[in-house]
Order: sequence, then structure tokens, then C-alpha cells
Amino acid sequence: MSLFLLLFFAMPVHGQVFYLEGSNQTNVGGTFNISLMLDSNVDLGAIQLNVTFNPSALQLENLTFSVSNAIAEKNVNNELGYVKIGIISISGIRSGKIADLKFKAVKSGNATINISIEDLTDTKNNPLNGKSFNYTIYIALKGDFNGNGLVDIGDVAYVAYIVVGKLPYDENADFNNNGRVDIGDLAKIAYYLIGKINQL
Ligand SMILES: [Ca+2]
Ligand SMILES: [Ca+2]
Repeated sequence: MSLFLLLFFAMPVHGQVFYLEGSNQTNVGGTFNISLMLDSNVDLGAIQLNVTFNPSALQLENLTFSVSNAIAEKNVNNELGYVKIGIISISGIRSGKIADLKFKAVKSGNATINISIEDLTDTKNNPLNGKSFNYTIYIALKGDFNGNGLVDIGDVAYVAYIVVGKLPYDENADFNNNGRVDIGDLAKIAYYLIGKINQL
């Protein structure tokens, strides 16, 4: 066995790992839930995190903590796009769900949520290292089939081609939710384009 492999096996398996779990796709105007999770190899006594997001793309509607035997506080700022999280636990937290976050998507495109670890200690107040990370969610605009960020004549043509059978069925074009892409859906996107209706 090489020295490299010996060194590799002598290293600890992992440290303090935070991660996000949940949806990675939604529509403009839609909400989505993600869970902040922890997987640590030691009990954590204090956790201070800064969660940042682009406020023109995302708004945090709700944050609920799931930690027991702990003091947990949050400071949400949707104007600047952050939520600061502070958790103190005497008995220690090791793994599982920390919090549920509910976001509203307000702009189409890829939106990034960054989790930055400001402070982390074990239950004896020794500092620990944690890894900051990003989470990306894709926000689609309903009716924007060619992905240019707006509903335009090209998108209306796309639906028209489906209606006449020149393009295959696309469930995202079923605006009236009747299981088919038909003339009713084509009328809806055409009305939306010219401003007769304001929602698809
Ligand atoms: Ca478009
Ligand atoms: Ca339909």
C-alpha cells in the first residue's frame, strides 16, 4: 500500500457538513420548500450561519426551526436578501434537520442560495471548520418555452404547433389543466401575450 493511501485512510471521514434538500425547480410566482440539514461527527454547541440570496429573484416567506433542546434565532432581511441564523445547544446537535425554509420565486432564471458558516463550535466551545456552499434553483416562467425570459410570439407559435400535432404534447402548455394541449390553451397564451389576461 502506498504512503498516499495510508495517509488517506488515517484522515477523519468527515467533519461538519451542512446541506440543503428539496426542490430545485419552480415557476415564477410559485413557492418552494428546502430543508437545511446537518451531518456532523461531533456534537455542535453553537452554529452561526448566513444564508444569502438574490432578493430580486427570491423572497424568504418562512423559516421554521426543527432543532430540539436548543435556542434558535433568525434575522430575515428580504430587502437585502439574507437570513442570519443562530443556534445554541447545551446538549449538542449532531445530525438531522435544522430548519425548513419556504421561498417564493419572483424572477425567472437560475437563482443561487449561499450558505456561509460564520461560526461553529462544539459543546466545549472549541472552534470547528465548516464548509460554505451554494444551492441553485431553476425558476421557469410559465409559458416561456424558448427560454428567453418572456412570453412572446414564439411561445404562442410553439403551443399552436402542439395543437395542430406538429409538435409533441407538452404538459407545461396545458394551462387550463384538462390533460390536453388544445385550442383553449392556445387562446389563453394568445390573450396573455396581448394583455387580455394577466395570468396563465
Ligand atoms: Ca419566450
Ligand atoms: Ca388544456
